[in-house]
Amino acid sequence: MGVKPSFEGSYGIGNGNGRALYQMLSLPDAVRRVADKVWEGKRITVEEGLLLYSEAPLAVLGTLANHLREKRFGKKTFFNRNFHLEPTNRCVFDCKFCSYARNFQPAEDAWELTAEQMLHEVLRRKDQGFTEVHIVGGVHPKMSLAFFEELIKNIRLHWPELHIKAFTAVELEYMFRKARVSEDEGLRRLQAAGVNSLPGGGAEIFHPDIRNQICADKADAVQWLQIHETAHRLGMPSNCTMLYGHVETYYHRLHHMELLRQLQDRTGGFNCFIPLKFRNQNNEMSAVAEVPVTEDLRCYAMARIFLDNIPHLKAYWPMIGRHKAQLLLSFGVDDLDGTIDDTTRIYSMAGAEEQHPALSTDELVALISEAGFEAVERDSLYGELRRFAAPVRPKAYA
Ligand code: V47
Ligand code: SF4
Repeated sequence: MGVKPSFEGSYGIGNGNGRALYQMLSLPDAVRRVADKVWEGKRITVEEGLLLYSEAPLAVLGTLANHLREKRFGKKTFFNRNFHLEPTNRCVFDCKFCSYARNFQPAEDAWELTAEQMLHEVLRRKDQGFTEVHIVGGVHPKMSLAFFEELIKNIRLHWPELHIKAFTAVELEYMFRKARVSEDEGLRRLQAAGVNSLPGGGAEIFHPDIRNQICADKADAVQWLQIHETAHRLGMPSNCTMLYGHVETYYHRLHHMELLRQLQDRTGGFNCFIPLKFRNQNNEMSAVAEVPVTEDLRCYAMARIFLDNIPHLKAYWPMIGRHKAQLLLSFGVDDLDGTIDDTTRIYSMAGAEEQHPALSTDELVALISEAGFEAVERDSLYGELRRFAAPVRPKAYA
């Protein structure tokens, strides 16, 4: 009987030996210097990021990203119990990548919920263990600031402890412009009504060369960033996203992340970063091929490496697929969003992996454990609510 190798002892992350994993590889000196900087926890520049992104082998990016992830969170993998409310898919904007929005022509697959229907949709989920509602949808001229203020007040009245994460900066910019109020006033009004935090959507790619090609008519980078900065100053945390894998380059991704990193240095208000993989079905960019899985892994690993001041990195599993999400846990990801039920349509219409995204808590915990990580149910601000048993590897591999 041979002695079982102790992975704790020989490769344990944090004891310095993990570095040996990439030091054994032959790397150009310049790449090695940047990798060492990352390993030591130092911030890298956009130029250094570009070098790693384009030159470092995937295994090196994975080792670095996992090292940073485990230094912060060990094996913990967070999820929460949330549901989505999508008020409408009618939208005044014309994003080329969007498979979900309908304009204002008659369409069988368009919907517009009334305030009563929305309240009903929320309240029918009461007492089922949910802690958060995520409200996001198309931008509809009739769904004004006053309309949503009223809706949020009603939700708050009937479900005081629910965390309300509502409205992308794109929805807010339009709502505030129509109501002729400043970002500060509009956000204060929504906060007073009961909005707790902002989701990260609408960021896409900030660089104007790309933004003008894929979503020219909605809030631009400056407006998106200003709304989040104002929210942070009012005590409302938020998330941030990046739509990757279409016509942008590595440079555009790093430029995007650099703007987020600078804002985070000023406010500290971002909880998590969510890379969203472009899906090409049923939209005007269908001719653009989707990137392979290796590019997904590189993108998430680089996000963990570059965004040294945003604590959490989320893989939104309904979009990326549950099996790839498991893989991403070893490439910097520490958050798998939540136990979403079957009501979200934004992604299924774009060709997401999961046509009917639904996972019970037990299934999500099993998914995380199988991948060798420790499931932790969190609240919306990453407070730990419940830890699950240590990871159990499938018997066949024990
Ligand atoms: O901004 C639209 C993306 C976003 C496609 O904050 C597409 O916790 C891929 O941001 N292929 C909205 N992506 C959703 C969003 C989000 C999702 C989950 C959690 C959180 C959070 C935020 O969806 C849009 C856009 O980037 N999107 N169409 C598409 N074809
Ligand atoms: Fe409208 Fe959002 Fe779709 Fe753009 S991505 S068209 S803003 S729903």
